[in-house]
Amino acid sequence: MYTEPRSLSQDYSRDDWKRGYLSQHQESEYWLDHLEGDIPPELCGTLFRVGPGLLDINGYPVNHPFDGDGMVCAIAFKDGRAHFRNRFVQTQGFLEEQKAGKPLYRGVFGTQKPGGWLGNIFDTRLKNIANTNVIYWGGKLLALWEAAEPHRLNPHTLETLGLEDLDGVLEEGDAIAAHPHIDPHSQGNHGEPCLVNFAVKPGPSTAITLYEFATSGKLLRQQTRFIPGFAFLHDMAITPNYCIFFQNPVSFNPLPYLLGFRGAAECIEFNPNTSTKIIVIPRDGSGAMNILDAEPCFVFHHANAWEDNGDIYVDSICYNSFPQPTADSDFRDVDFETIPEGQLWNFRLNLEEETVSHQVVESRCCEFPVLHPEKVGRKARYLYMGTTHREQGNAPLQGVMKCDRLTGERQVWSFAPRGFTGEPTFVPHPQGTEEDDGWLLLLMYDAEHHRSDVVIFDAKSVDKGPLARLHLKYHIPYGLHGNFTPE
Ligand code: 3ON
Ligand code: FE
Repeated sequence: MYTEPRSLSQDYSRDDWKRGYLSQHQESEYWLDHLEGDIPPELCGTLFRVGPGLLDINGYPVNHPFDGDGMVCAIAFKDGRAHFRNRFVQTQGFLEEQKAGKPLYRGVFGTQKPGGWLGNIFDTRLKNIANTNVIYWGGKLLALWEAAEPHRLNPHTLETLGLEDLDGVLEEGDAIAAHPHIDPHSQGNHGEPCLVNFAVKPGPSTAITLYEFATSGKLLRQQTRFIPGFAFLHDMAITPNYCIFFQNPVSFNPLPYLLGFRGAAECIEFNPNTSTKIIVIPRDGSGAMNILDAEPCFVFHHANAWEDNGDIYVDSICYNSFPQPTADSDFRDVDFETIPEGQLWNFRLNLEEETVSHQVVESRCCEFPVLHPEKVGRKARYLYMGTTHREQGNAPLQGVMKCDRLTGERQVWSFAPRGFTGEPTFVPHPQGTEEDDGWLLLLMYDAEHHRSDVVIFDAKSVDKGPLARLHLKYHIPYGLHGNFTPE
């Protein structure tokens, strides 16, 4: 009997998956009254999400989704009802390009202006596309992109208010990362919450600046450290005492970028024989930083970190090399089998002995890890993340997974064959007592209806499927990150 080779049998159709990468031009607001199931009445607050809304500029395709102009969604929950709103961030580049009807800027991930390399040579201007994360902090809603300053939005209307210097902390042209972390009980702030974020100035030696902000938005502390070599640092992990970065073993040859052939990120090369450097910086600014050697690997996102018995533990989504699609083909035609999948790894660091060991916690392909906000920087029992339908190999994310780090148990719910997922958000139950008392919220692309759903799970029983599916009127292209605010 003929059996199809495993690599050819699929849990999804590529055409379905691709349609989730069509541009969304509509901006509107409405009540989410077309739904299956019930919205828990105790679920109260707003989920903000962001991602590339446009995958083309007036028909000129972007080279990679990370180059797409940022579009923000706000889903507000109250009294068992939900309201939806989406709006593009009115960045300077977005406004200029929409007017011109063509790309006027190059993208970091390889989008070029028309005119071949001669039309792009030596143009190193960046278009701040505000597409990576959105968070409400210090009374401000901020849309973040790691190579430039935040945009401030009106949290009720999503109207763009302009660039935000965080009350004078950022100087003109300064960048700040798109991965802030909220320490729920900061030692440097009388046990009150604080937001920790960082900025990177890459070069032959790379400067890392750490910022901590009080709930008022006021700067609590700031420090800059220098590490040797080029670094591409997308995310970090925090504990009560440390910020932890993984300096992936990559090098950067900017020539093809400068000459107009490639985007900056396409000039990053993975060095499989060089160790990953784990950089551990004391948050209070005192004392030396530590740089430890670990297995060569590539990490975009950390799930969490904690301190225990003199050791530091870090849970990260780890790739065995830089998961870069080939520069010369459409990202929608990517052969998933040829790029590495993300897996959940745990690293154990000992600063005194300067040693690192690691173990694979979960080999199933996963990305976009999140957890209970009270457990950030502390030993957590549960992690939640996007995952593939299949237990092995790389593929689009079609499910959501709950990992019990204590027992090793897993719960998975998959929307295969026609549903596609991304980052879940954990929302604690207001009267919750256990770590998984709460809900998981997810934007899921439903290819059957070519629209997205806001999906609500009971975090205790992810494997029982959604409590509710709220149908949007149109699709939201696959997004990046977001945050929930109970306000
Ligand atoms: O020299 C530096 C090189 C560089 C790459 C200069 C630089 C700061 C301009 C720079 C820029 C980096 C930027 C702008 C990075 C932006 C990253 C981004 C928008 C998203 C990253 C997403 C990561 C992951 C893992 C997404 C996964 C997606 C899926 C699994 C599919 O749904
Ligand atoms: Fe990210």
